[in-house]
Amino acid sequence: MRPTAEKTQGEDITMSEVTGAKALFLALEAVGVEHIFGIPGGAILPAYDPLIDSTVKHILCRHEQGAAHAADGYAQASGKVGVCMATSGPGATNLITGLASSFMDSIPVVAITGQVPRPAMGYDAFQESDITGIAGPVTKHTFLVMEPDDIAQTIAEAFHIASTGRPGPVLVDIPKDVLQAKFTYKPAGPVDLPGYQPTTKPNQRQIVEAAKLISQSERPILYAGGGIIKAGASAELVQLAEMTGIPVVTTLMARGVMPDTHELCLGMPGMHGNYTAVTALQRSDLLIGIGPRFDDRVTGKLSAFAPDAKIIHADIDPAEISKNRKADVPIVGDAKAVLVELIKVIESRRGKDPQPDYSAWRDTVNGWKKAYPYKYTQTEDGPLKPQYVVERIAALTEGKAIYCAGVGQHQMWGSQFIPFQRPRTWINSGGSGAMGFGVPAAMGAKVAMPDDEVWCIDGDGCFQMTCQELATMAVEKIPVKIAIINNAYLGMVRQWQELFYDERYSEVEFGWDIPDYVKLAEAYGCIGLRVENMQDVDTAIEKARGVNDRPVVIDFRCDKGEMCYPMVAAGSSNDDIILGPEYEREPVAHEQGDHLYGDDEEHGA
Ligand SMILES: Cc1ncc(C[n+]2csc(CCOP(=O)(O)OP(=O)(O)O)c2C)c(N)n1
Repeated sequence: MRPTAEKTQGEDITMSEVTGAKALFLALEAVGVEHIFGIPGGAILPAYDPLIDSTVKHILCRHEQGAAHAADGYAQASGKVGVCMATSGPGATNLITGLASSFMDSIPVVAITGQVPRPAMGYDAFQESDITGIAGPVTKHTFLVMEPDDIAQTIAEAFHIASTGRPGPVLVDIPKDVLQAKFTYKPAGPVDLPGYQPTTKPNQRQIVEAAKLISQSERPILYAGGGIIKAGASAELVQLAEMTGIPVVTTLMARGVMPDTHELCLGMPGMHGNYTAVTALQRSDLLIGIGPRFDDRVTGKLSAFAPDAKIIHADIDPAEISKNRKADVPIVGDAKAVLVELIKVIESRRGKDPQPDYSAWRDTVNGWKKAYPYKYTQTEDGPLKPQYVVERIAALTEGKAIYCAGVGQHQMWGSQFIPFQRPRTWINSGGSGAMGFGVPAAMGAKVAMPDDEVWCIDGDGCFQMTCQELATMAVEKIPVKIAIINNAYLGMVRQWQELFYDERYSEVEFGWDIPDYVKLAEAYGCIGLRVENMQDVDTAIEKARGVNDRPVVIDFRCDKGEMCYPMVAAGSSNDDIILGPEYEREPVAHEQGDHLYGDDEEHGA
C-alpha cells in the first residue's frame, strides 16, 4: 500500500492519519498492554519510534530468547498476556525456544516481529526468514499482516486467541513497509472469528456421568493440572476436594493450585514426584483429571499407568482428551466451569447417589505420606545439599514469594521442597523443559508483580544460557534474587549417566569456578554472593532479601554428586518408583518440612 500523504517532520500526526507502526501501538494500548520485552533491529525499527510516545513500557533485553521467556514469566505470574518483540530473521528465530516453551505450557504470549518489506519478501533479502512458517508448529496461531489497515484488528484477534480457550503464543509478523505506510487509522472492531469458538461450558450430561462415577468410586484422586491455574479455579478445586474428601495431586504446572499444607493435598506426581502422589494415582480406582495433559512425565509407562482407574478427563482443548489415556467420561470445558457444575450436581444428587466413605483410602494415603516423605541428609560439616538451600529459601520467604526455575535437578528440588500456598507462584518451563528459562522468566514475573518477592532457583548450566539478562535487570532496577544451585555439573544429565550409563560421565562437567559467578554478577551491575556451607545459607538469603534496587546472585556451591529422588526412570512403570539411598540409610537426618518457616532446630545428622 502506498502512503496516503506525506507529512513534514515534526508536524503532528493526527489520529486519522498514522503510520502502521503508530497503529500498532494504538492497538496494543487498546488491548491494555503495559510492558513489552524486546530488542530492535532493521525490520522492526519503525515500531521503535512511536514507542517513545506510547504508554507501553519497553524493556530492552539482551537476547530475544530472554524476551520470549520474560513474556512467558510475566504471563504465568499475572495471568495477563505477555508480549515480546523482535526484528526479522535472527531476531525472530531467537524467539522460537521461548515460544515453543509457552506453547507446551499453554501460556498466553503475543510475539510481534518485523519482516522485510513486502517487495523484498521471497527474495532471500537480508535478514529475511519465513517466521510464520517456522513458528507455526510451536504457536497457537500466526498472522502475517500485509496491509496497515489490518494491524489494529489483527492485534485484537491475536490477543483474543492467545488468552482464550486453551491459551498459547500467537505471532504477528509485520513487514517493514507496512509499519512505515501512512493510512487512515480505524480502531479494531469486535473480534469475530467464526472458525474459533472454544467450548467453555461443559456438557451437563457428562457432568452428571462424572458425579455418578465419583459416587461409585472407593479410591478417587483429583488430578489437578495447569488448566486450573489458567482458569483461576483454585478455590473451586479446594471446595470440591473438601466437600467430597477426595485427595488431590497437583502436577508440576499446577503447583500452588491447592496449598501444599492442606491435609488433602498430596503434592506432585511424576518422574520426580513424591511416593504418595505417584502411588495414589497408581492405586486409585478413579482419576478425576481437571486440566492435566496425562503427559509421560506423570504417567510413566502409559500401559502400566493407574491400571484400575476409570478416567474423568476435563479439558478446554478437546484434542487433549483421550490423547494419551482413554477417558471414560470426557468433558470439554473451562476448568472453572467444570468444577462449578460438578460441585452443583454432586450437591443436588446427595439424596440420590450413594455417599461413599473415602476415609479408609485417605488413611492409606496418609500412611504413605508419613512413611515416604522426601528425604535428604545435610550434615554440619558435609557438603552443602541443594535441597537444604531450597528448603531454607522457602522457609525464610515463608513460601510467599514467586519462585521460578530453570530445568534440571534444581527445578525438581524446587517443586519438591517449596510448600506452595497459592497459584501463579511456581513458574517454570514444564512441557518443553527449556534450559535458560529461569532468569528471564523471573524478570518477567517481577515486572508483572513488582510487589512480590521473586526468586529464581537456577542450575549453573541453565544460568549460563541466559544470564545476560542480568544486565537488563540491573539497568531497569528489577530486583530479583537468583539462587544458583551450583553443582558444577549438568546435574540432571549427570544423574542419568550415573544410573543408566554405568557412571560414564560424558561432557557434563562444568566445574565450580568458571565463570566466577560473584564477579560475573558484579560485572553485570548486580550483587554477587557465595555460599559454601550450610552455616552461611540463611545469612546470604536474608542479605539478598534486603536488596531492592538490583538483582542479587548467590552462588551456592552444592554437593556435586547429589541425586534427585524419588525417581521413576523414563519408560518405567510408576510401580517401579525408586525411593533412593536415603531410604536404605537410617536414621535419616531431615525430612521434608522439618525446618520450614523459621524453625531453627539443629541441622546436623
Ligand atoms: C536448551 C536445553 N538444552 C539441553 C537440555 C537437556 N538438559 C536437561 S537438564 C540438563 C542439565 C541442567 O543442568 P543445570 O542447569 O546445571 O541444572 P542441574 O540439573 O544441575 O540442577 C540438560 C543439559 C535442555 N533441557 N534444554
